[in-house]
Amino acid sequence: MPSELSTPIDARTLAGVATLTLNRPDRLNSFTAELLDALAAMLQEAAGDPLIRAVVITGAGRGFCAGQDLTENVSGELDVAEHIRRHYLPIVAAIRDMEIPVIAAVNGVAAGAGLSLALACDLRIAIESATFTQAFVRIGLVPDAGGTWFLPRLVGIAKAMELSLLGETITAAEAHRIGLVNRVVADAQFGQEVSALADRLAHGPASTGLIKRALTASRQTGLEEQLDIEADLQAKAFATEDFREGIVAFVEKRQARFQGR
Ligand code: T3D
Repeated sequence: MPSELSTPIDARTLAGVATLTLNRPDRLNSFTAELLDALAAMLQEAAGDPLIRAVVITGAGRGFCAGQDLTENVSGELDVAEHIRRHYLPIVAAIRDMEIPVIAAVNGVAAGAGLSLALACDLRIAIESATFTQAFVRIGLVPDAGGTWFLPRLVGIAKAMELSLLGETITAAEAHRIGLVNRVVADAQFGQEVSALADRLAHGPASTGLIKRALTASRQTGLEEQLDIEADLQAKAFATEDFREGIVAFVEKRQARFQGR
């Protein structure tokens, strides 16, 4: 993936990690159709690039993403269902389908569809000062872009109902307590911790993508089907060079050096 500096997304690739920075800081990186389409395209590009082994999505400035830009879709003529299907769904589908872990590095407020984006990612790491809000109800809307699907699966239906019906803002510490985010990091260490996490994933074994595939499948399968999927994916992992290296490293009592194949 070429390194490029562009608006509305700043995309950089370093040592197998593609970092996509939503870049509308004066609007808390709220989504325009242009930003959504650029994000979808960059995720597709990352998915097809064999050199990329982890993706980080973050925001420029003090916000992660404040959801839909509320000044863009004000016309009563807008076919909002079509807008959501065309501009939001490809992002959720791309994150789900790519066999590369996607980290939401939540550097500030995540609201509305911005929270949905974070929820759709595989891991969430938040800066201590970040806040989270299912803002939709505040403006008379319904959570979308996967917001009603991911949230109850992460925090349970009772908490998902509360957050969605009341639209209250929660802190990063509370988000961690209820299982909405995986890690919370002090503001001063945030960049370093995000890089360390992404680097660790980017240097993981080839089975990383297969693990994501298995867990993604588990959201919809019964036990019998899932056991079958695991067996097939294990056969793929078993055939990788990384598995052989893992065994040799174990026997030699050293850290494995994975190549991602
Ligand atoms: O149309 C469709 O396609 C339907 C799909 C909808 C999906 C959705 O995401 S609906 C939910 C949309 N998002 C929201 O309702 C959140 C709106 N924003 C806020 O409630 C607050 O801004 C925050 C709680 C996120 C942060 O508050 P605060 O006090 O830290 O910042 P602020 O002062 O409100 O915002 C800073 C600036 O960003 C401000 O502009 P200004 O006054 O400095 O010129 C504000 O207007 C702007 N901004 C924040 N969020 C949005 C936005 N501009 C456009 N759209 C936004 N969503």
